[in-house]
Amino acid sequence: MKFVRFIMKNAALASVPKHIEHFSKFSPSPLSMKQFLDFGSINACEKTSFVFLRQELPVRLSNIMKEINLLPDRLLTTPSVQMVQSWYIQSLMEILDFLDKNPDDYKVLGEFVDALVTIRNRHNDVVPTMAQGIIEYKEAFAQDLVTNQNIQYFLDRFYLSRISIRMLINQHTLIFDGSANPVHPNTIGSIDPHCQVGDVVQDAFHSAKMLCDQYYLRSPDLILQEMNKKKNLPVSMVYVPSHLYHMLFELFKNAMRATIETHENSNNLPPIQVMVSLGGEDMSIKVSDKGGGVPFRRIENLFSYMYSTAPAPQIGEYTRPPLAGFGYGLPISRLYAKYFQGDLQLYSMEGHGTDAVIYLKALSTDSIERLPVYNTTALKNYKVSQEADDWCIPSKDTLLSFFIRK
Ligand code: W6P
Repeated sequence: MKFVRFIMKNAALASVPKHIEHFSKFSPSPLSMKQFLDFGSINACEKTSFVFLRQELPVRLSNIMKEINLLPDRLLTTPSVQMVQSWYIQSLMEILDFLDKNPDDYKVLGEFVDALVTIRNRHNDVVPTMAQGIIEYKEAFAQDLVTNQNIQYFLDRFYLSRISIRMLINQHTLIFDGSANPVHPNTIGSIDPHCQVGDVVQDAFHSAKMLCDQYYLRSPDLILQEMNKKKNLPVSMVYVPSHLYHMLFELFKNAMRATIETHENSNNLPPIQVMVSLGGEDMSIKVSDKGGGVPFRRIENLFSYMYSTAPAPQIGEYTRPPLAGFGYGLPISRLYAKYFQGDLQLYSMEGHGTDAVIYLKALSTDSIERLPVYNTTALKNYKVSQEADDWCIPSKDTLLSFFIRK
């Protein structure tokens, strides 16, 4: 029996590359907020969702697995990246198992929900595990500009793909988990059709403030203003509150830390000001601090996976403030914004402070998943080689460079 199972497993494993080839030929199908809501409405059909996901999940997994395979060998072969890759293969196989099952069998539908929960848990630690891979790679090889660009390109697409896959899994498991007792009665899966933006701002601020008080024994205040072009009401929109919370919490940690560290010797702290503004097309949130700002040259580094990946502190070693400024908080927050066609940008004035702005789509009809697709354009982006820059290197020694031949 054991032997038979062993052979079966390997037969399944051997056919994985064939399946990846097949499913990566399809483009992922981006869903709109409206489509997400329809899956969760009264006439929601678990069978329809199941039939969609058993095709769409392999498509999204296979598309990004093709890109994992394009990583430089030195990164692809690190134990961490191998581990992540094996999770993707395992999860793909588990979903493919459902391709020949009967969608009208309620037992099959139940098993599918269980499989999705198992898969979601398997991938919980993908971000720190990939980060470990980057650390291993950085320790062994010089970190040049081209490598940084390639890693940035891959991880932005990889993490965006992951956000989208987890969104699909969360919606299906939350809507069809069978318990008639949802945690949030007014949400559809993880989507709140009436997400009160100001409330999320206050929640995220409160959490960041607690961390800040714990670490620095003080914290700046919040001044929150709202502009609603449409009505004289608090700003509300169709959105995933947990995504919004994630972005705001990250911005507040950064803003608080900057504020405290630049006003170390002062008795009062300038407040963090937030403006929430709803227009016809955009819902924008500006978080302003007077934390001294960041030089323009360094802004890009704040979003760099390679420059912000530091080895985890050893036990007993000095540990970083729990507050902000390191890790993948900012780049991943920007991906949450981009996921539904928004963005996150920083405008800083060194010597003064920083404005961080989250741009989201005001209309649910404009909130459509933004998904990476594997094609020849993507392939080309992995083939960029180390060529000479087409801009001169600024030189302080003009006379000398005058004599340097190309
Ligand atoms: C800073 C650096 C930063 C990043 C993100 C958000 C706010 C701030 N403030 O000084």
